[in-house]
Amino acid sequence: MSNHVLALAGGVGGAKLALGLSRILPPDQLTIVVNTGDDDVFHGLHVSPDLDTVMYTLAGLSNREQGWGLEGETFSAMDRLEVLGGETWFRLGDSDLATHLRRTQLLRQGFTLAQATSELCARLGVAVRITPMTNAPVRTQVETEDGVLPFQEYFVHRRCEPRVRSIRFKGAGTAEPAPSFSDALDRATIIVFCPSNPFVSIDPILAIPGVRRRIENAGAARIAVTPIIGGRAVKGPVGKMLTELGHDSSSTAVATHYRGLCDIFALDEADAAAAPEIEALGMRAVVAATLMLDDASKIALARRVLDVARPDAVNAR
Ligand code: FO1
Repeated sequence: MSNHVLALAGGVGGAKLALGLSRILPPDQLTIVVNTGDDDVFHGLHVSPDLDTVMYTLAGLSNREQGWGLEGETFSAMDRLEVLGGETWFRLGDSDLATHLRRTQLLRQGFTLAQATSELCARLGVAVRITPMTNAPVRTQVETEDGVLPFQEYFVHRRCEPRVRSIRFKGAGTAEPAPSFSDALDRATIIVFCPSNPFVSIDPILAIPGVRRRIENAGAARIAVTPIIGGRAVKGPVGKMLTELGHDSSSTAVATHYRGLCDIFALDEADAAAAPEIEALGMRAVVAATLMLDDASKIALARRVLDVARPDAVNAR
């Protein structure tokens, strides 16, 4: 059986490890499945933030400082929209708008989201397969102390401030995995849970009917990389969400969330002392340099992940 790596990813953290993997593996040996629970329609345009973060990162176009959007972006359209009385809290850059316009056109012509993504990737020179978790509309909703908020309303407009009570994925119950995701689940010899938010980036993927069971029963080596370093999120609200949902803000809490789904958990050097707690969950703990500040560290972490997850290294499970 030839090697195939299936990476499950959200936005920024997922995109960084995906870049590392894409620099090591031939394109036909890697599928990156991306959360679409963050998708929404703004000004009539279908926006897929996590798909675009991964796509722009692999195309070498991403705004590295910001994590999302395009490098060197301008916001004239948003400025003009503001003058005209439109809503501008979700900042769509002038060049980024072209992506959403084109995606929306393709969807209206009958392309599935996966087909539209392949077309955009091909145009941007991305050879690796990037696929949405599903072609169906799934929308993450955050139940907070201030009521139920659509994901981007919670994340961007309300800056993750309201306390989270629970998270749901509207539409997930009747969705199916995108065909390229399903195919990768069949073929995968290694499944990588990227260092993305487990609650709002990975859980929506696992909420697609059949996906959790197929990963639980997969013959592949399954490895998760922590999004927490030294008790704090590398980026985003995962630490805050962990505590608001009644857990510690720790790698061990993330590993506990992935119990039954992963064989190996990669935690950061800063948290090496937690390795025995993670092993007590029935996973192999691997201590790694998980902070990815430049391309060299992304590639080094990807190499480490592939090394420890080699099927022959975990066949004993
Ligand atoms: N994040 C922000 O914090 N503010 C924004 O105005 C914003 C706009 C935006 C536009 C297009 C896009 O693809 C992503 C955008 N993001 C923005 C990022 C996005 O909200 C989140 O990073 C993800 O949904 C979480 O992974």
